[in-house]
Amino acid sequence: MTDGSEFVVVANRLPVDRVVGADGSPSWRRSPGGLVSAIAPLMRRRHGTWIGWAGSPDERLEPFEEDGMRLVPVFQSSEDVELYYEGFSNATLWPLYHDVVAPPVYDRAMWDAYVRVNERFAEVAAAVAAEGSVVWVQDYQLQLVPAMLRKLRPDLRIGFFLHIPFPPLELFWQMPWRRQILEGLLGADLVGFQLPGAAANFVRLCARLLGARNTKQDVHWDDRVVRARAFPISVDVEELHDLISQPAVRERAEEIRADLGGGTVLLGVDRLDYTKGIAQRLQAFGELLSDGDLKPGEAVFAQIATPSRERVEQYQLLRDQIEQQVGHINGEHSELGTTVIHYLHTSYDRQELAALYLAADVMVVTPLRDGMNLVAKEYVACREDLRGALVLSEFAGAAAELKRGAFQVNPYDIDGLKEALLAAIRSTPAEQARRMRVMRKRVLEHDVDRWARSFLDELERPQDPLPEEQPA
Ligand code: ADQ
Repeated sequence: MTDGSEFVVVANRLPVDRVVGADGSPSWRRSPGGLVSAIAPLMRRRHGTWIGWAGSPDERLEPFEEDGMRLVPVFQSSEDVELYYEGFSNATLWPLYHDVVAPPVYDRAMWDAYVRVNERFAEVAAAVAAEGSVVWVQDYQLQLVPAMLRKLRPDLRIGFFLHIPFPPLELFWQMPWRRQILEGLLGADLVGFQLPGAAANFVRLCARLLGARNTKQDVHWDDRVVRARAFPISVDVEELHDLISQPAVRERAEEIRADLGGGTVLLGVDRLDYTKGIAQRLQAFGELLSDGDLKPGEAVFAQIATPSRERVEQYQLLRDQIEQQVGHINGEHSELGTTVIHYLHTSYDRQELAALYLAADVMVVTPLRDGMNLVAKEYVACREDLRGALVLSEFAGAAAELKRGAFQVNPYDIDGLKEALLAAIRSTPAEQARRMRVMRKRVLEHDVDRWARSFLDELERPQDPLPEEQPA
Protein backbone atom coordinates (compact mmCIF):
# COMPACT_ATOMS: atom_id res chain seq x y z
CA MET A 1 0.00 0.00 0.00
CA THR A 2 2.84 2.42 0.81
CA ASP A 3 4.15 2.56 -2.76
CA GLY A 4 0.65 3.33 -4.06
CA SER A 5 -0.52 6.60 -5.50
CA GLU A 6 -0.70 9.83 -3.47
CA PHE A 7 -3.45 11.31 -5.65
CA VAL A 8 -6.22 9.22 -7.14
CA VAL A 9 -9.06 10.29 -9.41
CA VAL A 10 -12.01 7.94 -9.76
CA ALA A 11 -14.37 8.58 -12.67
CA ASN A 12 -16.69 6.44 -14.74
CA ARG A 13 -14.45 6.85 -17.80
CA LEU A 14 -10.69 6.93 -18.17
CA PRO A 15 -9.41 10.20 -19.69
CA VAL A 16 -8.30 8.46 -22.90
CA ASP A 17 -9.99 7.11 -26.01
CA ARG A 18 -8.76 4.20 -28.05
CA VAL A 19 -7.82 5.12 -31.60
CA VAL A 20 -6.88 2.77 -34.40
CA GLY A 21 -4.01 3.92 -36.62
CA ALA A 22 -3.82 3.65 -40.42
CA ASP A 23 -1.94 0.36 -40.03
CA GLY A 24 -4.73 -1.02 -37.84
CA SER A 25 -2.74 -0.84 -34.60
CA PRO A 26 -4.63 0.46 -31.57
CA SER A 27 -3.29 3.22 -29.32
CA TRP A 28 -4.66 5.66 -26.74
CA ARG A 29 -5.33 9.37 -27.17
CA ARG A 30 -6.15 11.80 -24.37
CA SER A 31 -9.86 12.70 -24.44
CA PRO A 32 -10.61 16.33 -25.15
CA GLY A 33 -12.22 18.41 -22.43
CA GLY A 34 -11.56 20.67 -19.50
CA LEU A 35 -11.70 18.12 -16.70
CA VAL A 36 -8.86 16.10 -18.17
CA SER A 37 -6.69 19.12 -18.97
CA ALA A 38 -7.26 20.60 -15.49
CA ILE A 39 -6.40 17.40 -13.70
CA ALA A 40 -3.57 16.10 -15.94
CA PRO A 41 -0.90 18.54 -14.63
CA LEU A 42 -1.87 17.78 -11.01
CA MET A 43 -1.61 14.09 -11.81
CA ARG A 44 1.90 14.43 -13.16
CA ARG A 45 3.06 16.51 -10.19
CA ARG A 46 1.63 14.13 -7.61
CA HIS A 47 2.29 10.74 -9.23
CA GLY A 48 -1.43 10.48 -9.80
CA THR A 49 -3.54 7.53 -10.82
CA TRP A 50 -6.82 7.72 -12.73
CA ILE A 51 -9.28 4.86 -12.24
CA GLY A 52 -12.08 4.35 -14.76
CA TRP A 53 -13.67 2.27 -17.49
CA ALA A 54 -11.79 2.17 -20.79
CA GLY A 55 -14.98 2.22 -22.86
CA SER A 56 -15.32 -1.32 -24.22
CA PRO A 57 -17.50 -3.83 -22.41
CA ASP A 58 -16.28 -7.32 -21.41
CA GLU A 59 -12.62 -6.39 -21.88
CA ARG A 60 -10.08 -6.89 -19.10
CA LEU A 61 -7.13 -4.51 -19.34
CA GLU A 62 -4.00 -4.18 -17.23
CA PRO A 63 -3.01 -0.79 -15.76
CA PHE A 64 -0.91 1.31 -18.14
CA GLU A 65 0.90 4.65 -18.40
CA GLU A 66 -0.24 7.34 -20.83
CA ASP A 67 0.61 11.00 -21.07
CA GLY A 68 2.39 11.01 -17.70
CA MET A 69 -0.58 9.47 -15.91
CA ARG A 70 -1.04 6.01 -14.46
CA LEU A 71 -4.34 4.63 -15.73
CA VAL A 72 -6.13 1.75 -14.04
CA PRO A 73 -9.01 0.26 -16.05
CA VAL A 74 -12.10 -1.02 -14.23
CA PHE A 75 -13.93 -3.94 -15.82
CA GLN A 76 -17.54 -3.57 -16.99
CA SER A 77 -19.52 -6.40 -18.57
CA SER A 78 -22.15 -5.71 -21.25
CA GLU A 79 -24.76 -6.27 -18.57
CA ASP A 80 -23.07 -3.71 -16.26
CA VAL A 81 -23.08 -1.15 -19.07
CA GLU A 82 -26.74 -1.79 -19.74
CA LEU A 83 -27.95 -1.76 -16.13
CA TYR A 84 -25.47 0.46 -14.25
CA TYR A 85 -24.50 2.98 -16.95
CA GLU A 86 -27.37 3.20 -19.44
CA GLY A 87 -29.82 2.12 -16.75
CA PHE A 88 -29.43 3.50 -13.25
CA SER A 89 -27.03 6.32 -14.17
CA ASN A 90 -28.71 7.59 -17.31
CA ALA A 91 -32.32 6.44 -17.15
CA THR A 92 -32.81 6.98 -13.36
CA LEU A 93 -30.38 9.51 -11.86
CA TRP A 94 -29.91 11.75 -14.91
CA PRO A 95 -33.63 12.61 -15.38
CA LEU A 96 -34.32 12.75 -11.61
CA TYR A 97 -31.47 15.20 -11.04
CA HIS A 98 -32.57 17.33 -14.01
CA ASP A 99 -36.01 18.32 -12.74
CA VAL A 100 -37.61 15.07 -14.02
CA VAL A 101 -37.79 16.58 -17.52
CA ALA A 102 -38.13 12.93 -18.59
CA PRO A 103 -39.68 10.29 -16.29
CA PRO A 104 -37.02 8.43 -14.26
CA VAL A 105 -37.04 4.62 -14.43
CA TYR A 106 -36.96 2.94 -11.01
CA ASP A 107 -35.80 -0.64 -11.54
CA ARG A 108 -34.38 -2.91 -8.86
CA ALA A 109 -32.05 -4.82 -11.20
CA MET A 110 -30.56 -1.48 -12.29
CA TRP A 111 -30.04 -0.46 -8.68
CA ASP A 112 -28.34 -3.79 -7.87
CA ALA A 113 -25.96 -3.24 -10.79
CA TYR A 114 -25.24 0.32 -9.59
CA VAL A 115 -24.27 -1.02 -6.15
CA ARG A 116 -22.15 -3.80 -7.66
CA VAL A 117 -20.22 -1.53 -10.04
CA ASN A 118 -19.70 1.16 -7.39
CA GLU A 119 -18.27 -1.54 -5.13
CA ARG A 120 -15.85 -2.58 -7.86
CA PHE A 121 -14.61 1.00 -8.29
CA ALA A 122 -14.18 1.37 -4.53
CA GLU A 123 -12.17 -1.86 -4.32
CA VAL A 124 -9.81 -0.79 -7.10
CA ALA A 125 -9.34 2.64 -5.47
CA ALA A 126 -8.65 1.01 -2.10
CA ALA A 127 -5.97 -1.15 -3.70
CA VAL A 128 -4.05 1.62 -5.47
CA ALA A 129 -4.18 4.59 -3.04
CA ALA A 130 -1.13 5.18 -0.83
CA GLU A 131 -1.50 5.55 2.95
CA GLY A 132 -3.26 8.83 3.82
CA SER A 133 -3.58 9.95 0.20
CA VAL A 134 -6.23 12.06 -1.50
CA VAL A 135 -8.94 10.39 -3.58
CA TRP A 136 -11.24 12.49 -5.75
CA VAL A 137 -14.41 10.73 -6.92
CA GLN A 138 -16.30 12.24 -9.88
CA ASP A 139 -19.98 12.45 -10.62
CA TYR A 140 -23.38 10.84 -10.37
CA GLN A 141 -22.38 7.38 -11.61
CA LEU A 142 -20.27 6.84 -8.45
CA GLN A 143 -22.22 8.30 -5.54
CA LEU A 144 -21.83 5.19 -3.38
CA VAL A 145 -18.05 5.03 -3.76
CA PRO A 146 -17.15 7.52 -0.98
CA ALA A 147 -18.75 5.44 1.82
CA MET A 148 -17.65 2.10 0.36
CA LEU A 149 -14.09 3.36 0.09
CA ARG A 150 -14.05 4.85 3.58
CA LYS A 151 -15.08 1.49 4.99
CA LEU A 152 -12.15 -0.21 3.24
CA ARG A 153 -9.65 2.61 3.82
CA PRO A 154 -10.48 4.97 6.71
CA ASP A 155 -7.02 6.57 6.36
CA LEU A 156 -7.84 8.31 3.04
CA ARG A 157 -8.95 11.89 2.43
CA ILE A 158 -11.98 11.52 0.15
CA GLY A 159 -13.57 14.20 -2.02
CA PHE A 160 -16.59 13.93 -4.29
CA PHE A 161 -17.72 16.34 -7.02
CA LEU A 162 -21.14 16.24 -8.68
CA HIS A 163 -21.10 17.70 -12.21
CA ILE A 164 -24.87 17.76 -12.61
CA PRO A 165 -27.54 19.53 -10.52
CA PHE A 166 -28.56 18.14 -7.14
CA PRO A 167 -32.35 18.09 -6.90
CA PRO A 168 -34.52 19.71 -4.25
CA LEU A 169 -35.95 17.57 -1.47
CA GLU A 170 -39.39 17.35 -3.11
CA LEU A 171 -37.92 15.52 -6.13
CA PHE A 172 -35.17 13.51 -4.44
CA TRP A 173 -37.79 12.04 -2.13
CA GLN A 174 -39.09 9.92 -5.05
CA MET A 175 -35.91 7.88 -5.16
CA PRO A 176 -36.55 4.41 -3.67
CA TRP A 177 -32.87 4.18 -2.59
CA ARG A 178 -32.65 7.78 -1.35
CA ARG A 179 -31.14 6.86 2.00
CA GLN A 180 -28.40 4.71 0.54
CA ILE A 181 -27.38 7.45 -1.90
CA LEU A 182 -27.08 10.10 0.80
CA GLU A 183 -25.14 7.73 3.04
CA GLY A 184 -22.86 6.94 0.09
CA LEU A 185 -22.04 10.61 -0.44
CA LEU A 186 -21.52 11.18 3.28
CA GLY A 187 -18.51 8.88 3.12
CA ALA A 188 -16.63 11.86 1.64
CA ASP A 189 -14.89 14.59 3.66
CA LEU A 190 -15.94 17.17 1.09
CA VAL A 191 -18.95 16.98 -1.25
CA GLY A 192 -18.66 19.56 -4.05
CA PHE A 193 -21.50 20.91 -6.18
CA GLN A 194 -21.70 23.40 -9.06
CA LEU A 195 -23.91 25.88 -7.17
CA PRO A 196 -24.55 26.87 -3.54
CA GLY A 197 -28.25 25.97 -3.99
CA ALA A 198 -27.35 22.35 -4.73
CA ALA A 199 -25.11 22.17 -1.64
CA ALA A 200 -27.98 23.57 0.42
CA ASN A 201 -30.37 20.95 -1.04
CA PHE A 202 -27.95 18.24 0.07
CA VAL A 203 -27.51 19.56 3.63
CA ARG A 204 -31.27 19.95 4.01
CA LEU A 205 -31.91 16.42 2.76
CA CYS A 206 -29.38 14.92 5.14
CA ALA A 207 -31.13 16.63 8.03
CA ARG A 208 -34.64 15.66 6.96
CA LEU A 209 -34.05 12.15 5.70
CA LEU A 210 -31.26 10.94 7.98
CA GLY A 211 -31.83 13.21 10.96
CA ALA A 212 -28.18 14.33 10.65
CA ARG A 213 -27.12 17.36 12.68
CA ASN A 214 -25.92 20.16 10.51
CA THR A 215 -24.86 23.76 10.18
CA LYS A 216 -25.49 25.75 7.00
CA GLN A 217 -22.61 24.13 5.07
CA ASP A 218 -21.67 21.08 7.12
CA VAL A 219 -23.29 17.77 7.97
CA HIS A 220 -22.24 15.93 11.14
CA TRP A 221 -22.23 12.26 10.38
CA ASP A 222 -20.62 9.21 11.89
CA ASP A 223 -18.43 11.30 14.23
CA ARG A 224 -17.12 13.36 11.32
CA VAL A 225 -17.81 16.75 9.75
CA VAL A 226 -18.75 16.42 6.07
CA ARG A 227 -18.42 19.70 4.20
CA ALA A 228 -20.83 20.61 1.38
CA ARG A 229 -19.57 23.45 -0.82
CA ALA A 230 -20.01 24.95 -4.29
CA PHE A 231 -17.18 24.95 -6.87
CA PRO A 232 -18.51 26.17 -10.23
CA ILE A 233 -16.54 24.35 -12.92
CA SER A 234 -15.04 26.25 -15.84
CA VAL A 235 -13.05 25.93 -19.06
CA ASP A 236 -9.40 25.78 -20.03
CA VAL A 237 -8.96 29.41 -21.10
CA GLU A 238 -5.35 28.92 -22.19
CA GLU A 239 -6.17 25.98 -24.45
CA LEU A 240 -8.97 27.96 -26.11
CA HIS A 241 -6.71 30.99 -26.55
CA ASP A 242 -4.12 28.81 -28.27
CA LEU A 243 -6.78 27.33 -30.54
CA ILE A 244 -8.24 30.62 -31.74
CA SER A 245 -4.75 32.03 -32.28
CA GLN A 246 -4.07 29.43 -34.98
CA PRO A 247 -4.38 30.98 -38.45
CA ALA A 248 -6.00 27.76 -39.72
CA VAL A 249 -8.79 28.10 -37.14
CA ARG A 250 -9.46 31.73 -38.11
CA GLU A 251 -9.52 30.85 -41.80
CA ARG A 252 -11.88 28.00 -41.08
CA ALA A 253 -14.22 30.39 -39.21
CA GLU A 254 -14.38 32.64 -42.31
CA GLU A 255 -15.02 29.63 -44.49
CA ILE A 256 -17.89 28.46 -42.24
CA ARG A 257 -19.48 31.92 -42.40
CA ALA A 258 -19.24 31.98 -46.18
CA ASP A 259 -20.65 28.44 -46.45
CA LEU A 260 -23.59 29.45 -44.29
CA GLY A 261 -24.56 32.17 -46.75
CA GLY A 262 -23.49 35.44 -45.14
CA GLY A 263 -26.54 36.05 -42.87
CA THR A 264 -26.48 36.31 -39.08
CA VAL A 265 -25.19 32.98 -37.76
CA LEU A 266 -26.96 31.43 -34.77
CA LEU A 267 -25.20 28.43 -33.25
CA GLY A 268 -26.18 25.61 -30.88
CA VAL A 269 -23.58 23.04 -29.70
CA ASP A 270 -24.81 20.28 -27.42
CA ARG A 271 -24.77 16.62 -26.68
CA LEU A 272 -28.06 15.40 -28.12
CA ASP A 273 -29.83 15.36 -24.76
CA TYR A 274 -33.40 16.16 -23.74
CA THR A 275 -32.14 18.47 -20.98
CA LYS A 276 -30.52 20.84 -23.48
CA GLY A 277 -33.73 22.51 -24.77
CA ILE A 278 -32.88 22.02 -28.46
CA ALA A 279 -36.52 21.62 -29.53
CA GLN A 280 -37.55 24.85 -27.75
CA ARG A 281 -34.85 26.96 -29.41
CA LEU A 282 -35.63 25.55 -32.87
CA GLN A 283 -39.33 26.18 -32.34
CA ALA A 284 -38.65 29.81 -31.41
CA PHE A 285 -36.43 30.25 -34.49
CA GLY A 286 -39.06 28.62 -36.74
CA GLU A 287 -41.77 30.92 -35.40
CA LEU A 288 -39.64 34.01 -36.02
CA LEU A 289 -39.48 32.92 -39.68
CA SER A 290 -43.23 32.17 -39.81
CA ASP A 291 -44.06 35.55 -38.23
CA GLY A 292 -41.88 37.34 -40.80
CA ASP A 293 -39.57 38.76 -38.12
CA LEU A 294 -36.71 36.97 -39.84
CA LYS A 295 -36.32 36.26 -43.56
CA PRO A 296 -34.59 33.14 -44.92
CA GLY A 297 -31.05 34.16 -45.71
CA GLU A 298 -31.12 36.98 -43.17
CA ALA A 299 -30.32 34.51 -40.35
CA VAL A 300 -29.24 30.88 -40.35
CA PHE A 301 -29.20 28.38 -37.49
CA ALA A 302 -26.38 25.83 -37.20
CA GLN A 303 -27.23 23.16 -34.63
CA ILE A 304 -24.44 20.74 -33.81
CA ALA A 305 -25.64 17.75 -31.80
CA THR A 306 -23.12 15.18 -30.59
CA PRO A 307 -24.53 11.65 -30.57
CA SER A 308 -25.06 10.60 -26.96
CA ARG A 309 -26.38 7.58 -25.00
CA GLU A 310 -27.87 6.18 -28.17
CA ARG A 311 -29.12 2.96 -26.59
CA VAL A 312 -31.29 4.72 -23.99
CA GLU A 313 -34.90 4.94 -25.18
CA GLN A 314 -35.50 8.62 -24.34
CA TYR A 315 -32.48 9.57 -26.46
CA GLN A 316 -33.76 7.61 -29.46
CA LEU A 317 -37.14 9.35 -29.15
CA LEU A 318 -35.44 12.74 -28.91
CA ARG A 319 -33.36 12.14 -32.02
CA ASP A 320 -36.46 11.33 -34.06
CA GLN A 321 -38.27 14.36 -32.66
CA ILE A 322 -35.47 16.82 -33.47
CA GLU A 323 -34.91 15.41 -36.94
CA GLN A 324 -38.63 15.73 -37.73
CA GLN A 325 -38.71 19.25 -36.39
CA VAL A 326 -35.68 20.32 -38.45
CA GLY A 327 -37.20 18.71 -41.55
CA HIS A 328 -40.47 20.51 -40.95
CA ILE A 329 -38.95 23.98 -40.43
CA ASN A 330 -36.59 23.58 -43.38
CA GLY A 331 -39.46 22.34 -45.55
CA GLU A 332 -41.53 25.40 -44.66
CA HIS A 333 -38.90 28.10 -44.89
CA SER A 334 -35.85 27.09 -46.87
CA GLU A 335 -35.47 28.19 -50.44
CA LEU A 336 -33.29 26.72 -53.16
CA GLY A 337 -29.75 27.53 -52.08
CA THR A 338 -30.87 28.90 -48.69
CA THR A 339 -31.28 26.37 -45.90
CA VAL A 340 -32.55 27.93 -42.65
CA ILE A 341 -31.35 25.21 -40.23
CA HIS A 342 -28.14 23.23 -40.68
CA TYR A 343 -28.40 20.23 -38.38
CA LEU A 344 -25.25 18.16 -37.86
CA HIS A 345 -25.53 15.02 -35.75
CA THR A 346 -21.83 14.57 -35.18
CA SER A 347 -18.89 15.22 -32.90
CA TYR A 348 -16.13 17.69 -33.84
CA ASP A 349 -12.52 18.15 -32.84
CA ARG A 350 -11.49 21.16 -30.75
CA GLN A 351 -10.20 23.16 -33.77
CA GLU A 352 -13.49 22.90 -35.63
CA LEU A 353 -15.41 23.73 -32.47
CA ALA A 354 -13.30 26.85 -31.88
CA ALA A 355 -13.83 27.90 -35.52
CA LEU A 356 -17.58 27.49 -35.06
CA TYR A 357 -17.52 29.69 -31.95
CA LEU A 358 -15.64 32.39 -33.90
CA ALA A 359 -18.11 32.12 -36.77
CA ALA A 360 -21.22 32.50 -34.58
CA ASP A 361 -22.91 35.89 -34.12
CA VAL A 362 -25.35 34.47 -31.59
CA MET A 363 -24.58 31.48 -29.38
CA VAL A 364 -27.81 29.85 -28.24
CA VAL A 365 -27.58 27.87 -24.97
CA THR A 366 -31.08 27.07 -23.70
CA PRO A 367 -31.04 24.01 -21.42
CA LEU A 368 -34.13 23.16 -19.39
CA ARG A 369 -31.69 22.30 -16.59
CA ASP A 370 -27.89 22.04 -16.67
CA GLY A 371 -25.31 21.65 -13.90
CA MET A 372 -23.07 24.30 -15.45
CA ASN A 373 -22.83 24.23 -19.29
CA LEU A 374 -19.30 24.59 -20.55
CA VAL A 375 -20.33 25.53 -24.09
CA ALA A 376 -21.49 28.96 -22.85
CA LYS A 377 -18.13 29.56 -21.14
CA GLU A 378 -16.13 28.22 -24.10
CA TYR A 379 -17.90 30.70 -26.39
CA VAL A 380 -17.10 33.59 -24.06
CA ALA A 381 -13.47 32.48 -23.69
CA CYS A 382 -13.07 32.35 -27.48
CA ARG A 383 -14.47 35.83 -28.17
CA GLU A 384 -11.33 37.87 -27.56
CA ASP A 385 -12.65 40.18 -30.30
CA LEU A 386 -15.56 41.13 -27.95
CA ARG A 387 -18.05 40.30 -30.71
CA GLY A 388 -21.02 37.97 -30.57
CA ALA A 389 -23.97 37.58 -28.20
CA LEU A 390 -24.86 34.79 -25.79
CA VAL A 391 -28.49 33.75 -25.29
CA LEU A 392 -28.47 31.78 -22.05
CA SER A 393 -31.08 29.84 -20.11
CA GLU A 394 -31.61 30.85 -16.52
CA PHE A 395 -31.65 27.11 -15.73
CA ALA A 396 -28.01 26.60 -16.70
CA GLY A 397 -25.59 26.74 -13.76
CA ALA A 398 -23.53 29.16 -15.85
CA ALA A 399 -26.30 31.75 -15.56
CA ALA A 400 -25.24 32.49 -11.98
CA GLU A 401 -21.92 33.85 -13.27
CA LEU A 402 -22.86 35.17 -16.72
CA LYS A 403 -26.27 36.71 -16.20
CA ARG A 404 -25.12 40.31 -16.46
CA GLY A 405 -23.67 39.86 -19.91
CA ALA A 406 -25.97 37.27 -21.45
CA PHE A 407 -29.44 37.62 -22.95
CA GLN A 408 -31.18 35.54 -20.30
CA VAL A 409 -34.17 33.37 -21.13
CA ASN A 410 -36.64 30.96 -19.64
CA PRO A 411 -36.57 28.26 -22.33
CA TYR A 412 -40.12 27.16 -21.51
CA ASP A 413 -41.36 30.62 -22.51
CA ILE A 414 -41.29 30.48 -26.31
CA ASP A 415 -42.34 34.13 -26.73
CA GLY A 416 -39.60 35.22 -24.33
CA LEU A 417 -37.13 33.06 -26.24
CA LYS A 418 -38.16 34.71 -29.54
CA GLU A 419 -37.68 38.17 -28.05
CA ALA A 420 -34.25 37.29 -26.69
CA LEU A 421 -33.14 35.79 -30.02
CA LEU A 422 -34.24 38.92 -31.87
CA ALA A 423 -32.59 41.22 -29.32
CA ALA A 424 -29.34 39.26 -29.64
CA ILE A 425 -29.50 39.24 -33.46
CA ARG A 426 -30.08 43.00 -33.48
CA SER A 427 -27.57 43.94 -30.79
CA THR A 428 -25.00 46.52 -31.89
CA PRO A 429 -21.25 45.88 -31.78
CA ALA A 430 -21.00 48.35 -28.88
CA GLU A 431 -23.63 46.49 -26.85
CA GLN A 432 -22.01 43.14 -27.65
CA ALA A 433 -18.62 44.43 -26.50
CA ARG A 434 -20.08 45.78 -23.26
CA ARG A 435 -21.78 42.48 -22.44
CA MET A 436 -18.86 40.31 -23.56
CA ARG A 437 -16.40 42.25 -21.43
CA VAL A 438 -18.35 41.52 -18.23
CA MET A 439 -18.64 37.82 -19.04
CA ARG A 440 -15.00 37.49 -20.07
CA LYS A 441 -13.79 39.03 -16.84
CA ARG A 442 -15.56 36.31 -14.90
CA VAL A 443 -14.51 33.37 -17.08
CA LEU A 444 -10.88 34.45 -17.38
CA GLU A 445 -10.53 34.90 -13.63
CA HIS A 446 -12.28 31.61 -12.83
CA ASP A 447 -10.89 29.03 -15.20
CA VAL A 448 -10.83 25.26 -14.77
CA ASP A 449 -7.42 25.26 -13.17
CA ARG A 450 -8.71 27.51 -10.40
CA TRP A 451 -11.72 25.22 -10.02
CA ALA A 452 -9.56 22.13 -9.49
CA ARG A 453 -7.17 23.92 -7.13
CA SER A 454 -9.91 25.39 -4.98
CA PHE A 455 -11.58 22.00 -4.61
CA LEU A 456 -8.34 20.29 -3.61
CA ASP A 457 -7.30 23.12 -1.26
CA GLU A 458 -10.60 22.77 0.56
CA LEU A 459 -10.29 18.98 0.64
CA GLU A 460 -6.79 19.14 2.09
CA ARG A 461 -7.65 21.76 4.71
CA PRO A 462 -7.36 20.15 8.16
CA GLN A 463 -10.52 18.50 9.45
CA ASP A 464 -12.80 20.63 11.60
CA PRO A 465 -13.43 19.16 15.05
CA LEU A 466 -16.95 17.96 15.64
CA PRO A 467 -18.75 20.58 17.75
CA GLU A 468 -19.90 19.58 21.24
CA GLU A 469 -23.46 18.31 21.32
CA GLN A 470 -25.65 21.00 22.91
CA PRO A 471 -27.72 19.72 25.82
CA ALA A 472 -31.40 19.62 24.82
P1 ADQ B 1 -22.40 18.02 -20.55
O1 ADQ B 1 -23.85 17.76 -20.28
O2 ADQ B 1 -21.77 17.13 -21.53
O3 ADQ B 1 -21.53 18.05 -19.20
P2 ADQ B 1 -21.30 20.73 -21.23
O4 ADQ B 1 -20.93 21.34 -19.95
O5 ADQ B 1 -21.86 21.71 -22.20
O6 ADQ B 1 -22.38 19.58 -21.09
O7 ADQ B 1 -20.01 20.06 -21.84
C1 ADQ B 1 -20.01 19.55 -23.14
C2 ADQ B 1 -18.59 19.50 -23.67
O8 ADQ B 1 -18.59 18.74 -24.88
C3 ADQ B 1 -18.05 20.89 -24.02
O9 ADQ B 1 -16.71 20.96 -23.68
C4 ADQ B 1 -18.25 20.96 -25.54
O10 ADQ B 1 -17.29 21.73 -26.20
C5 ADQ B 1 -18.14 19.52 -25.95
N1 ADQ B 1 -19.02 19.29 -27.12
C6 ADQ B 1 -20.34 19.49 -27.21
N2 ADQ B 1 -20.78 19.20 -28.46
C7 ADQ B 1 -19.71 18.81 -29.15
C8 ADQ B 1 -19.52 18.37 -30.50
N3 ADQ B 1 -20.50 18.28 -31.41
N4 ADQ B 1 -18.27 18.03 -30.85
C9 ADQ B 1 -17.26 18.11 -29.97
N5 ADQ B 1 -17.39 18.51 -28.71
C10 ADQ B 1 -18.59 18.85 -28.30
C11 ADQ B 1 -21.79 17.76 -17.81
C12 ADQ B 1 -22.91 18.58 -17.17
C13 ADQ B 1 -22.66 20.05 -17.37
C14 ADQ B 1 -21.29 20.44 -16.80
C15 ADQ B 1 -20.21 19.50 -17.30
C16 ADQ B 1 -18.89 19.73 -16.58
O11 ADQ B 1 -24.16 18.20 -17.72
O12 ADQ B 1 -23.69 20.83 -16.76
O13 ADQ B 1 -20.98 21.76 -17.20
O14 ADQ B 1 -20.56 18.14 -17.12
O15 ADQ B 1 -19.05 19.67 -15.20
